[in-house]
Amino acid sequence: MLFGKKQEKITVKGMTCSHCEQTVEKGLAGIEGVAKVKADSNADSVAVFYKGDMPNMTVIRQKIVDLGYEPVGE
Ligand SMILES: [Cu+2]
Repeated sequence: MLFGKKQEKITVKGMTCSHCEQTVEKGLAGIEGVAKVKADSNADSVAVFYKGDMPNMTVIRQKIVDLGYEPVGE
């Protein structure tokens, strides 16, 4: 099992291409507890994979905002 099955999906608006996906993936990669990030601009979705405890989603959402994109929902 590579990254386990634990993941949180966030709806993120504003990603339009693979470059945006990479920006989000790289930007979130360094956050504590994050094992892997998969962004999908077509689906407006960002999947955050983690191994142990769930990463701080408030920090992740704020980072997405800082990167210039718009997390939707709670
Ligand atoms: Cu783009």
